[in-house]
Amino acid sequence: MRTTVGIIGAGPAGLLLARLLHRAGIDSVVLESRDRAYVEHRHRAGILEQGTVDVLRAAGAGERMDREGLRHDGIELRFARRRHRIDFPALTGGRSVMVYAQTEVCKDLIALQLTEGGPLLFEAQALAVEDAADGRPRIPFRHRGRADVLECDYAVGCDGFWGVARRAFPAALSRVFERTYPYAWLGVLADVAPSHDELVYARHDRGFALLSMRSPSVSRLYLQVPADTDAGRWSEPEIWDELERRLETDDGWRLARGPLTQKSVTPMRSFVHEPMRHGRLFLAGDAAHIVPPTGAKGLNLAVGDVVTLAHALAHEKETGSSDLLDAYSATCLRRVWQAERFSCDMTTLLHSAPDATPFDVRLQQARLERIASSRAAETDLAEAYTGFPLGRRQISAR
Ligand code: RFL
Ligand code: PHB
Repeated sequence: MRTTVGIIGAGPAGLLLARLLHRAGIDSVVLESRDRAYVEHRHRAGILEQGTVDVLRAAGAGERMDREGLRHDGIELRFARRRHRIDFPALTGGRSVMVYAQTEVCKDLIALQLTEGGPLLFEAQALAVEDAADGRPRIPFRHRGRADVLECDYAVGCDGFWGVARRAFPAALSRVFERTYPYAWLGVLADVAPSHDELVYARHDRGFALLSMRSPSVSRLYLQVPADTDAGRWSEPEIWDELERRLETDDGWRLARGPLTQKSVTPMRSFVHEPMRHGRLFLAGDAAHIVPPTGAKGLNLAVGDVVTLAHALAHEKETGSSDLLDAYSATCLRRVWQAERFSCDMTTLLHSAPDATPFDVRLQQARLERIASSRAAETDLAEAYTGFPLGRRQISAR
């Protein structure tokens, strides 16, 4: 097989990249190791920044999102049994976020790709990326048991944290920056209307809790748990009791319960691989960087990367200049490190570290009090949460 851009991975990064390239008249082939049902039902992110919403709309993939997504104008912080609302539009000049699940973004992009776009092969596992440094990249892969090779002008690793593309970088070039956290998230989906109309981020001595949602009738909830937790050890009543304890306030707020339909544990990690380009191989999304989910940034960063890359590839096609491709890694990494900073700050602001000293706990309370009492501190949080805008030219990426 031959194509212009060989894309490994059909998560949000790979699917959106294929869509943006198609709109720019650039051929691509997407290889995805899992089957379609798996990709469409893998529960992960739920919050889309304003810039991500704008990109999906501009890519012609926003129709169902605009019908079914929930626009949110704020979040609530809870600590010391009190609530503090952060009002996004008031603090950021009108920005907001959208609750629309990653599963739904992927379903919409897959449907578009299969009807209008280039080949998207499920159960096609890339085995390596070869010859990327000084020639046309080759991607050997196995598709439903048969060996094949994808030859391309550019290869893009959108294959997530555990993918193969990053391994094609020579050790002498790669630099990895990493932090692991001594806790994880136990996440559940529940068939019950959300108990609050906006997301609630709660700091509690027993650990962090998050109330989120997928629709007006489905809640998504998370609990901080020790890093090595087995989700099976937590019974349904134990999960609800613990959520209630951590989310409770003094003003009579109540948590509604309902049947749990999904339960899993997510490790917490900060990770950046530099650079994001080696010759004709590019990394995008989780393949290059991971943030802990507290800042709701992972999917949004993946979108930022592929918008930047699609724009650079279109620019090269139109003008013959590789300037933007040459700047790709540095351009993305500036945004990535801002998201790393924010995600790490939100995580340490809201979680109870097992080794925290009484001094650390007082500092954490002081940081929360500062946000609750200073418009400047609130604005800093609101700007980062709603996302730093992408350039207009990048969004239209055509
Ligand atoms: P993905 O989604 O991991 O997709 C990678 C794809 O590559 C495939 N693959 C291969 N295909 C072919 N050959 C190979 N050798 C391959 N190896 C792997 C995989 O099967 C997969 O389909 O990466 P991508 O596209 O970069 O997208 C990143 C996002 O998925 C991720 O950052 C977010 O889910 C993170 N995240 C959140 N991000 C947000 O922006 N907002 C949120 O609210 C948010 N909440 C979350 C999250 C992640 C979570 N978990 C479970 C990690 C909440 C959670 C609990
Ligand atoms: C989610 O709804 O899954 C979600 C929301 C906000 C986060 C992380 C996850 O910070």
